[in-house]
Amino acid sequence: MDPLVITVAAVGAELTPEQTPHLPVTPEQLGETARLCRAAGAAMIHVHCRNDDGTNTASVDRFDAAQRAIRTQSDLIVQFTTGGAIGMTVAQRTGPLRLRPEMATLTCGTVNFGDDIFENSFPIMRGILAELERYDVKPELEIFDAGHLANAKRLERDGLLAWPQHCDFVLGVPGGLDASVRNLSFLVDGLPAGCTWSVAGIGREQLPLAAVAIAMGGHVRVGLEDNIYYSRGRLARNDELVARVARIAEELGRPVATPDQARALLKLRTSTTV
Ligand code: KMH
Ligand code: ZN
Repeated sequence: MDPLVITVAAVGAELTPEQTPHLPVTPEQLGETARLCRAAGAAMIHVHCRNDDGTNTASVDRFDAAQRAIRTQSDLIVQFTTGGAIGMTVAQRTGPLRLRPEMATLTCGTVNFGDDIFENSFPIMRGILAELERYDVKPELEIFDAGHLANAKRLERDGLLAWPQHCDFVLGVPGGLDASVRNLSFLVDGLPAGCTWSVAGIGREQLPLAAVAIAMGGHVRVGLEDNIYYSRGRLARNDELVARVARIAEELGRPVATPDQARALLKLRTSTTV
């Protein structure tokens, strides 16, 4: 099996500093998180940005400062969100792509998101894809629901995507596909040949789905964006969540990928071996 790529989704857009003291808010805190998570076994960091007061921001300057801080403190693959927060425009969601991160997300369809709607119509997806292409940023296809994979296949038929791609199954969002092993294997079975995949289980499903993905040969995303607890009632730090996945992988005989190994596996433009 390929080495395991561990992504840390360290921030998210919805979490507030009142919910956990471990949320990285400033670029400096993101840099420190990157350093700790790299030491714990992460190869990639999924980035949202906050203002100093903890509110979500699409500021290109803030993403620039965050990317610089992460790169100063680590060699992690930097993956920007283009999902942003509910209600953001395509221009806001894609603005930071001009900084040319190595990767960025592309959510492949609209989904209920708690009481909100996370809108990703075909025009929105096409708008994001155009900006990804313009800045030569490799997408990670975010699949929250069964129909999202079908949407990605339609984008491919329309000539807007080429297989294989790297897909991240985000399972357990209230309004999306449930976080179950059955749903995960259904999605993996539907992937076009050659795709790589990871799973991001929400809440208490983060850990069991991570263990399943390690055994299946997939990759894993953990972090506070998806789950703030280490165990019942005990708040987690991002690096602790990464370290636990790395330990489980080691016990299961699966080596953990360095960022450069992950670059080669995911065929990033920054890889020296592709
Ligand atoms: N904050 C969610 C509405 C992504 O980063 O690409 C969307 C999200 C997905 O977090
Ligand atoms: Zn995100």
